[in-house]
Amino acid sequence: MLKAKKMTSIQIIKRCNELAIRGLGYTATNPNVGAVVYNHHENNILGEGYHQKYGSAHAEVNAINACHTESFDKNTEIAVSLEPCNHFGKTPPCTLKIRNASINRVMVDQLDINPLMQGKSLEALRKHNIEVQGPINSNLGKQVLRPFYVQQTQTRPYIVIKMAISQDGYIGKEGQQTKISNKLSDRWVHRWRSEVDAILVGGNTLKNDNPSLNSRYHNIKNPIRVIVDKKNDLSPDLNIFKISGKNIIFNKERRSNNTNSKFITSSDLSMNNVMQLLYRENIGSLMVEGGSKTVNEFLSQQLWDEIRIIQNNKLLISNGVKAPDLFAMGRITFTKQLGNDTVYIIEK
Ligand code: AOF
Ligand code: ZN
Repeated sequence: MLKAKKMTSIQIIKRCNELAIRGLGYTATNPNVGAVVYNHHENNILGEGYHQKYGSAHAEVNAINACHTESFDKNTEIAVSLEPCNHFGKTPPCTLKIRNASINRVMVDQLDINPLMQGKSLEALRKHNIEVQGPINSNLGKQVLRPFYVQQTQTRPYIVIKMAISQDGYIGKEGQQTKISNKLSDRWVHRWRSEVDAILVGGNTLKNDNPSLNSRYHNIKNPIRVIVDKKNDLSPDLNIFKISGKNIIFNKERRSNNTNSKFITSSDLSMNNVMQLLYRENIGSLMVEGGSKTVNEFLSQQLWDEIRIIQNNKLLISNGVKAPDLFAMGRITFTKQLGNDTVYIIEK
């Protein structure tokens, strides 16, 4: 029989991070975390798990519960993309779960920036004679934890600005809905929508386009729709009030909540303050989908983490609403050709 090559630490950590991102869109202000239980001696994966939902079991617990624990021996190890937690939060400490499973070696990719942890869990494990390898600090692991880092350090959601632009840099004609992206790119956008907790558009876009703001092409989770209603004049006939899904609406005058809308009243409707209030609503990631006034407000206040551009390379609009100079905001970290459209991701 062909003998499989021994798994390297890097490969196991990569697997943990691949598992972690399966939870994208479901973990809110908790991090995406993945874990693998394996037997190094036998070169065998015994179980895998990831943090599937905010408030529910952590990755380590799901990975251990996926194993036949009677097969555990002194060579059983666990790898986690994030330092295991060591506190009683919504769930008991993962360090305790690891100890109770008699696992005596732990490999960790990233330290947890949460002030309760920050390496303290690794000390606690060592105190119980559990060998700890890491932090490995892989680049992929850092990338996966970026939203959590932003949430913990800035108490706001991770912000993705999305814009579709023509070849000559317009987002549309004045006051009228213009189709820019193709069907393939639309599917990408709908998948992105399912990977964030919420999606925000400005009042003008809402009135002009009357969008549904859901991820209807994929039949998966819909994001919460966030509207900043500065003029307090949203018509009850808008699609967002008629179709399923939840809305959070910020305004200056109190209106009563109903089954699909929560109204939050504040005298300060600056995006900075709205972001802080959204974080308190447990929104960990947000996609901003326009229009230009709203996007400019986010950009001018440096309130963004990623810009995702879909550029139609064939369409010329010539006059209309010019997009901000998005390519000047940072560096291109990803490109993908989808027919006539190109997807670009810009990071700072
Ligand atoms: C882990 N594994 O899969 C996750 C961790 O309120 P709780 O109990 O869900 O705890 C949330 C905190 O636990 C969160 O802020 C982060 O520090 C850590 N998340 N830790 O060991 C996991 N999701
Ligand atoms: Zn935990």
